Parts: sequence; C-alpha cells; structure tokens
Amino acid sequence: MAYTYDDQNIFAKILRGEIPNATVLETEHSLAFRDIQPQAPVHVLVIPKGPYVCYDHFASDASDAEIVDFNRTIAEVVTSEGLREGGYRIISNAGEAGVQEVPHLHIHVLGGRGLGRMLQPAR
Ligand code: DGP
Repeated sequence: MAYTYDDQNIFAKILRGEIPNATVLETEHSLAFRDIQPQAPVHVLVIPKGPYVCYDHFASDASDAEIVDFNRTIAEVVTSEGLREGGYRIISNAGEAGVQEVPHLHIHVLGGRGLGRMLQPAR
C-alpha cells in the first residue's frame, strides 16, 4: 500500500512556520519541539522535516542522511533534557491501531517522572 502524505496536517504547518512551536532543537533534517499537551514533565516531539507519514514510511524511504540526523536529534534531546540518568521512553504511534492523531512521523520523548508500565492490559 502506498503512503499518502497530507500536507495540511498540523506538523506540516509547524514546519512551514504557519503555526508557532516551542522549539527545543532544529537541525538540517529534523525539528524537536514541546508537545502542546505534555504527558510528563518532559514531553518533546521529534519530527523529520521531510513528508513522512509514520515510522515505517520514514525508515523505508528516507535518505541515510535524514535517518542519521533524526536519530542523532532524538539522542541530543535525551541529553539536553537531562533524561540520560533517570531514563526515558520514546514512542511513535502509527495508524489506526496505534491511535496516531497527526499523520506526520513524530517520536514522543517522555521523561522526568516514573512512566509506569508501557501498555495497559487490553480490556
Ligand atoms: P499522536 O497521538 O502520537 O499522533 O500524538 C500527537 C501529539 O501531537 C499529541 O501528543 C499532541 C500533539 N500536538 C497536537 N497538535 C499540536 C500542536 O499544534 N503543537 C504541538 N506542539 N503539539 C501538538
């Protein structure tokens, strides 16, 4: 199934400067900014600047330079937000089962408190 990118999604608008954001770090290929509805004391979103819907889209189609830049940006955010010692969680929701709200790849970087178990048991 082909990936279809909607360039009207909210993160595309952030990348075009149409909507403000609290930037944590910007690199050639990536942007890190604070989540508008933080779920933890640290809740940063890291996105690639390219038009990728979700993680597997990015991992399949992005250039090596984009992939390296994206992963290094995540690591820099972990360090700059002071999460290395206490630990953290990274999450990327995809599609319907993953309950992805914004169809532009984003990694949630969460930390600053105990985060509990990864998933709740299915009901
Ligand atoms: P997900 O469910 O994984 O697609 O998470 C989308 C996240 O995006 C959610 O935690 C809230 C955040 N978000 C939605 N709109 C905005 C926005 O306009 N600005 C910022 N900074 N975050 C947003």
